[in-house]
Amino acid sequence: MDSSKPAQVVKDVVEAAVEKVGEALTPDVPGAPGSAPPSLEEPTAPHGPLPPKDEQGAPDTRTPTGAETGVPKIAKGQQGAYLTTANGARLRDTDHSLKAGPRGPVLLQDHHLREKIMHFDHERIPERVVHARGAGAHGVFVANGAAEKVTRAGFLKKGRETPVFVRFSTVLGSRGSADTVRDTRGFATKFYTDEGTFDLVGNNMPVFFIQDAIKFPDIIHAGKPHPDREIPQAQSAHDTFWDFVSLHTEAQHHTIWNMSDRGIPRSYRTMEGFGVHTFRMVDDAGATVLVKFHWKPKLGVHSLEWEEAQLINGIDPDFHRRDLYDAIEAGAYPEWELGIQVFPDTPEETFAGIDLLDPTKIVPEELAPVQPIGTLTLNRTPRNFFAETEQVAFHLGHLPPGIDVTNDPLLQGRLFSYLDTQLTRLGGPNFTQIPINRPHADANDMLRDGFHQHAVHAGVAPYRPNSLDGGNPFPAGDKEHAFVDVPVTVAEAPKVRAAPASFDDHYSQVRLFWASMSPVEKEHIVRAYTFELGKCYHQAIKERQLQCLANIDPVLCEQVATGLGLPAPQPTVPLAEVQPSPALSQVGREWPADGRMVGIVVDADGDLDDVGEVQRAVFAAGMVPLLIAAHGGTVGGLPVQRTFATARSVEFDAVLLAGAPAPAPDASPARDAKAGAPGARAVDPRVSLLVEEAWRHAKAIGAWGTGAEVLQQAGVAGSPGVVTGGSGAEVLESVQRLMAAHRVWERFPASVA
Ligand code: HDE
Repeated sequence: MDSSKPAQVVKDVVEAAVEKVGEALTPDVPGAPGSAPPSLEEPTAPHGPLPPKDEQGAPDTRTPTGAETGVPKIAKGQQGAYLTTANGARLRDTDHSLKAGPRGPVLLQDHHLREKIMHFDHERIPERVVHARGAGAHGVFVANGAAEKVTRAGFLKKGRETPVFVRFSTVLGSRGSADTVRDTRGFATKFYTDEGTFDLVGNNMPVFFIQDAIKFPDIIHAGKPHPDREIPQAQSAHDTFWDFVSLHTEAQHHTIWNMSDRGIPRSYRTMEGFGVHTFRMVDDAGATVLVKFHWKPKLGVHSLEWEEAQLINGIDPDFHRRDLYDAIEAGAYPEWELGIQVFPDTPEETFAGIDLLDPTKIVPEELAPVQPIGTLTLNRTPRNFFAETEQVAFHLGHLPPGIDVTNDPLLQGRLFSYLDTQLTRLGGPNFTQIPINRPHADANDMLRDGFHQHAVHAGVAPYRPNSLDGGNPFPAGDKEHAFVDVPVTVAEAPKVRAAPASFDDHYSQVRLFWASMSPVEKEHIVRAYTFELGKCYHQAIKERQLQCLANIDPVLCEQVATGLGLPAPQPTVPLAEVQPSPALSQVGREWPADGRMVGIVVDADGDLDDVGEVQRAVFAAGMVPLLIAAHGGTVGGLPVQRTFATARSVEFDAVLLAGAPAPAPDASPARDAKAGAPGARAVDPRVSLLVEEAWRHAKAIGAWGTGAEVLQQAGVAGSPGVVTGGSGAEVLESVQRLMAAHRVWERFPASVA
């Protein structure tokens, strides 16, 4: 706290600023950058720091060795009113270098200049080689106790609450790439348990491209931009990717997941998560089971529409990040149930004939139900992106007692990789001491020194055995909750570079996935393959992938072949008889619409009576209403969040039309290309475009009063999911029902059965 100001003065300034928030902003519309609105004039009176935003959290304040410090979490990186050097000397000026006269050369002795530029020059660290683009949030995991019967892990005991940090990511793109590309998403969770940190480093798809870690550089090199031109960014629609997956056919299962709607999630909040590998759980008596982890989103699994995803990449490349932060800020805390599929730990390590060590296979939920073991709630956004989201370091080897690894060869390779990568990325071996990575259990290791050592270790004998530190620290046993390396028997076998024969089946589960999709989902898969292969340069690569599709399903193959203008080949392997797994489909049910965005078009000259009421009803339903009008400021006393110039349909999950605004003065292509070709129209053409796009993306649309005229101009009146009614309340009710099903897919009858 600033020592030269009486504490009361500082408090008054802060309180006044906080009070202003209430006056100046519509409090529930998320996205304000700070906790208090700025003044028009540059502030001149020094005062203490403003409070952080309400929804922000920060890493627990622990020592580098995991002990609680008692320092409140609110403590900030910068505390005082006066600018200082990194060593705390107050500075008079940060706008001018120290020079020999106002026009003279800069002096080498200017420490402030040197320090400021030196530090800036080193602000970047290497981005992650994969999963570089991501967003994170803090939260809590509450166990329901169902796992107690299979594991000794303390954090899974009934009612235990464990702080967590989750980072979601795309795989291929670089750190500044767009969010809504077609790709797999990372879903990595750090549980700060009191028996040691548990990292569950999963994806939003339950299978992986490869069966052996040694192929990871190959698949990633194939998916990343071409080495000569370094394009395309963050996508698989290019020759090297399809070259690899069509040759290395074990990748076909993961590839169909990527080509399905799972590759373009609506939100991180609407993704499932999977541990992918099979893990082993061990109870107090030493009994073991094999398990697969699943995250089930309370909001259901939902995706974008492909054109919508592409538009978003230009219009709001931070779409998923923003959605996550906005939802938390609006109080619509994302929730997932953690569940496990449990299998007997037999020597064969198979279940229903499925090899549990093969990460290209799932076990359908219909064969082994997912049993919920607890709930994750994300309720705080990071206070500082770099400190938390960028520096968080996950590792599969971070396991608490009660959970252990299996011999899945992909998992085994990852156990090496995740330690290794942090050395380069985080600059040394002490990355567990970075605040976001600090354990919440006492870390009593004998690891010493190294770059960026934050702990001041006491003791004289960092070795075992010793007598100089009284023998400390001692190995722990079961009573002291020591980690259990499950003593599984390793079968006697020759040392070989080989995979088990069961790993050779590359098609049956891909077929199972295809067969489990609804017609509309199949339609999307066909168009995704057709789009991606259509972007490839070489015919041979397209033909080779068509051969793979023929081995999955003749209808899929034929449809894609037609789009590519190529003949559909015959299968070269027998097509497996498969039992569809309805759990794999993401349509046909109803879910809550929390945190969804509803755009409300208003006409400043029209009837505004209903608008405030509808806005309140949208808030009350846990969604965020954004008012869209011809100009900024307020309309009928209500603050406008988007203008016809700044709004684009992709921001909204549903569009409501409370009026039919006439073309505004800027509705000309010279001012706004969205206005389209000149021509006489009754309604502002940007509003019709908004409605046409929302319609194309299968979103609910509702209109009342003169709003119905917009539907006529956009040519969508009377089609499924386009509702009208006598009042805003009535229309909102119907629109909410449509939103519960996510999209109005009935609008587009599918041609693939
Ligand atoms: Fe990763 N992976 N991976 N991976 N992975 C990384 O670790 C790697 C794999 C996953 O938000 C890296 O700290 C190898 C499967 C996520 O910080 C790196 C293999 C699954 C994240 C690495 C795999 C994943 C990573 C890059 C094959 C799903 C982001 C930076 C054996 C189950 C974590 C880092 C975050 C990150 C290597 C395969 C998920 C290089 C060698 C399978 C979610 O270590």
